[in-house]
Amino acid sequence: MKSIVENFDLFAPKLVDKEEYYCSGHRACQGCGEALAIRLMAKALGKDTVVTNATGCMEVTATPYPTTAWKLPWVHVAFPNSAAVGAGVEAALKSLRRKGKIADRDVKVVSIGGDGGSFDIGFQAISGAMERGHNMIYIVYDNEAYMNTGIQRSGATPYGASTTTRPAGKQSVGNTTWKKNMAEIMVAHKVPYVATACHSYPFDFMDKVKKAKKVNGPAFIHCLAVCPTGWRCPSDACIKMGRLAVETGVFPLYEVENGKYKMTIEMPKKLRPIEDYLKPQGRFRHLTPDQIQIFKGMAMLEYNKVLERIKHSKSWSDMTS
Ligand SMILES: Cc1ncc(C[n+]2csc(CCOP(=O)(O)OP(=O)(O)O)c2C)c(N)n1
Repeated sequence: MKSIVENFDLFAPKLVDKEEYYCSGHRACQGCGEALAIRLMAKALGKDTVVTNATGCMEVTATPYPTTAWKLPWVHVAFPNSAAVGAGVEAALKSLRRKGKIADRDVKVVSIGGDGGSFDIGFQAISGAMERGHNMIYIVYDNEAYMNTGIQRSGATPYGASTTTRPAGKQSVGNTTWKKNMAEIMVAHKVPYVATACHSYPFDFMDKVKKAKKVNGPAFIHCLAVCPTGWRCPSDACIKMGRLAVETGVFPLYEVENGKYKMTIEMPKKLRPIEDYLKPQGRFRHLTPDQIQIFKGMAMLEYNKVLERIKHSKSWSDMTS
């Protein structure tokens, strides 16, 4: 009889798929959080997955002709229409299932895009696909600017960040607006599973992707992805910066299942000082103490809104009786 050690695979829960579906050899920058998140996502989804990818860093770096880092069926689509093509693929999968051609397989379509391709230019396609209730996952990899084309500001860029289209200078603080709250916008679309995530919490992220895969309908994940190039931080700080975003309350990790909010990474009562997150990043280096307070105010407004929702939200089924 084999020992427990020899039978390890039988006794231990399978934590992470050893197979790589997004392989080494791609040309993402050193320390790219987006590439790491994609790799984790692909492991969580497994081989029965079709990916649609809006143009952006992850398309440009993963598929320089004639090579590809993807071992999954992958469609490169135009900047605005990842979700629209995903919806089409889902309709095709439905038809194949009806004809019995993939009867024994649970194939899921996942549409991905950067924050520019999702918060801004691809927004209406996402809104349409989620509202129509397609059985698909949308994951936005949010590095807080249009990085592929040279760090232009997007609807996800936080206050005070210096970008090439909103550079900081004598007359300018850099970006003056706060991030669009995509998770809340998706909850308003009645998407049954919505979550925020970050590659610096890999098991939390993969659990959320697996949960999203099980939903028979639309699911949406907003994944913060550190970009050392655009954030002007060292490439070996990628994981640390993601953790600091969470620990300072700038990017809390939570999920919303059928309208009910839940924090998935427990937050300390006393958050880390926001300066710990801002100071290592060159894009925020110019901020004065007053401007840091404005940043903090905006971040805390969003954070406290999440805490309120966690306290008071009920699942939709509990609200209909
Ligand atoms: C309609 C259209 N406008 C502009 C572009 C040029 N373009 C390609 S990728 C990109 C930026 C992508 O930014 P984002 O979606 O945030 O992804 P990231 O590169 O940061 O991963 C832009 C502006 C394009 N391909 N198509």
